[in-house]
Amino acid sequence: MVEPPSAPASQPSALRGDYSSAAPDYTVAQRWEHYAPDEHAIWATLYRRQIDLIERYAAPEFLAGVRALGASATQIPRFEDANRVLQAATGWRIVAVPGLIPEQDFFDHLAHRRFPVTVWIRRREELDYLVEPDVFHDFFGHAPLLTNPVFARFMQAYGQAGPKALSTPGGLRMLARLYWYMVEFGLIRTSAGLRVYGAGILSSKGETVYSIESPEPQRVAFELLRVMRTDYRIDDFQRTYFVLDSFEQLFDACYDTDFAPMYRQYGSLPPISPDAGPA
Ligand code: HBI
Ligand code: FE
Repeated sequence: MVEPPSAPASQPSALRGDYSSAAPDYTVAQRWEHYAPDEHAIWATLYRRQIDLIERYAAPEFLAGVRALGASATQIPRFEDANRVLQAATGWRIVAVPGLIPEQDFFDHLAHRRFPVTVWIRRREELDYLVEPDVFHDFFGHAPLLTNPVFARFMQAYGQAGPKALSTPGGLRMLARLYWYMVEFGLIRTSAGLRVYGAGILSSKGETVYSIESPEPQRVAFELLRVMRTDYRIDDFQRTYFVLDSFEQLFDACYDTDFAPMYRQYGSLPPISPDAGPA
């Protein structure tokens, strides 16, 4: 579990990254040559402990993406290498950012098939827990599924939904829950059983196992309105995971859907507790 619900948009200076050389759209150069040997070693540690686990737990589409990207096991990836693969697969590309960026800019990147990836990597003392996303979470967790045409198209539609959410009271909170549960913490049913595709889970050793094996959390069939009304926790493993039947199901529920009526009806009501039982 690695990231807060939303960027503290008003003061990026409180965040860990260096925003001083960022462009107006918050992009920076990756400056791959500037990573220190120990930073590559931290990548290698994180990569090694996830790569075997995900064979057992990740969705086949995620594993196909990992293989297609062919990221190094021992070095922080060069975004330009991944971009050749992404461009050919779905037209997406990675852009380097200093860390969390304001929602409006984040949405705009997604709407144009650009995925913001944080350039810095966590310290060794933080292998298991991090408040802000780093390059391991952003790249290892998010880049693989951007090779999947259906998921990639959903991500673009998500970004396109941003402006209306920002201009409707309660809208941003509801749209952010869709990202949280369906992009960061999503599970999917496969013929071989339940699998993980969410980036927040698959970049975490503990939650990868917990989300599938533990009897504690609820696993609730995906329902758009329920997802958008359900609160979440950022400081512990999730109490509720939502489960897709397929990425088409997510895409169909969201593509060309006007969320504004939902924002208006539910945006100022109290959220559903993540501990609430089945609807
Ligand atoms: N910025 N770099 C970065 N990564 C995110 O995941 C991110 C962000 N800014 C805003 C944001 N996420 C969320 O507010 C939206 O998903 C709702
Ligand atoms: Fe993320």
